Amino acid sequence: KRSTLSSRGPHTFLRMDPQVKWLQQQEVKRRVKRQVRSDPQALYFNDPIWSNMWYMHCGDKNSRCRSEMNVQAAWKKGYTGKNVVVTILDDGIERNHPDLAPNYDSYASYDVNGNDYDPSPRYDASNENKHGTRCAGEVAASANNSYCIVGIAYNAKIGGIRMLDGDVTDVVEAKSLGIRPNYIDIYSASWGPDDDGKTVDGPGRLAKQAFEYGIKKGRQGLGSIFVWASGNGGREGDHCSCDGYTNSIYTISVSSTTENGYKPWYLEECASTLATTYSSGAFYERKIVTTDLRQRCTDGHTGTSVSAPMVAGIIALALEANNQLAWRDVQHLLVKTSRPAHLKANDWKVNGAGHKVSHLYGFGLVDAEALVMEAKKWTAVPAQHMCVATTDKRPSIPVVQTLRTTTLTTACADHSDQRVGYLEHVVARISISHPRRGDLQIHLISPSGTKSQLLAKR
Ligand SMILES: *[C@@H]1O[C@H](CO)[C@@H](O)[C@H](O)[C@H]1NC(C)=O
Ligand SMILES: [Ca+2]
Ligand SMILES: [Ca+2]
Repeated sequence: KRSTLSSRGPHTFLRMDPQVKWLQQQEVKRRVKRQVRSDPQALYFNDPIWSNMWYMHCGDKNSRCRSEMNVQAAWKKGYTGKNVVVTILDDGIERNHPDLAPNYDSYASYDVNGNDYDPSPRYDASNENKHGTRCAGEVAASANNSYCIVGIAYNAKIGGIRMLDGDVTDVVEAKSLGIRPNYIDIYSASWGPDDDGKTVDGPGRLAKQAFEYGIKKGRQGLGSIFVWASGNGGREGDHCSCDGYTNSIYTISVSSTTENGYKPWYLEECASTLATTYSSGAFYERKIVTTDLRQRCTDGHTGTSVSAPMVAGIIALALEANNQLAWRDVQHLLVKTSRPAHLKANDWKVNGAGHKVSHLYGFGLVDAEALVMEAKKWTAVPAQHMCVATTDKRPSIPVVQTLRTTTLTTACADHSDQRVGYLEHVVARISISHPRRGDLQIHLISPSGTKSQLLAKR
């Protein structure tokens, strides 16, 4: 308000006092708190949903996800997936979605269900076949096109193999896993056997051959990269080691954590999980935003389905940094650079190689920046060497109540030509006859004492 009463009188009166040296009427000034609203280093994209991609902004002061996957940092180093080809094995891909079309690659696509070259999804009232399109956007949605989101590898090429919208057979899986292995670098699969807590299933003879061909001959001999979602059967008490796809040494099996670093209700535990990304959680925790069917955007993508494409995108950044990485190099890099961060689990322990590891999260949250930096200076691992040891130990008593049977082996530590320098993968082939296989638990204990659970009660 502009005062109608002059204060000149009182001022003059005060000034006349010999003890007053100086006087000034105090006015209220406008001052603003210097609180950080968002990371000033954050990149600006004009895509409308960019700011809702909370898992890309964990560095912000007020963010609930405190640990970064450091995707922006990898972009700032110049890696965005250029010249890398990723394909999504799923129920199709909406290839003319405005956020997918610029990076869509028909050469990395196929329709196994329809036996033609167009992997477009079949549309129905319930949008049943939205899954592949959602996964594809996470990897390679276009950046800065004023539309929807920003893909993790927004300059990578993205294809889709339509193979889940029909009967899935061994032939269908094998064909899908083996499409253009010299052209496609990364295959992302967010599906598997029933997560019902009782199924034990895995690749059949042909799918097994497709994996083996892929890792030996794919990418001109460097090996195809197969990324797999670890499964959503947590509530059913499912254990991902009963899934022969996530359990395979040829796949990179990925788990999920919530924005607060909690174990999501759908998480399946097992020893074959390699790494983790953010995904959905409880109803009050945020979900993932991505491209959706009918040229739309969704903020409701959930489960470990989210995590496989995220890691596929992050590996695409690493392959741009170093296109000579072999399939095993990529696994070593993930082991080395993933971090437990603030992910909550009661089984974190340090293994013989000095890495923290958990049955919930593998080696922890992926770190895109660390991955590309390590990829750049990585020295290829030596050729794979296999040691095979057999034992035909049979407990003399049948398993009635609780029976512990231990098998010791030194077969790979002796001085034969089987000797193992350092251990990378273990495949245990165990036959047990028991009337209730759900009661069986199997553990593997390493020479340095790391206890891995190969099978849990279901
Ligand atoms: C996106 O485009 C805007 C102009 O619309 C530009 O200022 C900005 O730097 C671009 N962002 C990136 C990350 O390239
Ligand atoms: Ca976009
Ligand atoms: Ca499962």
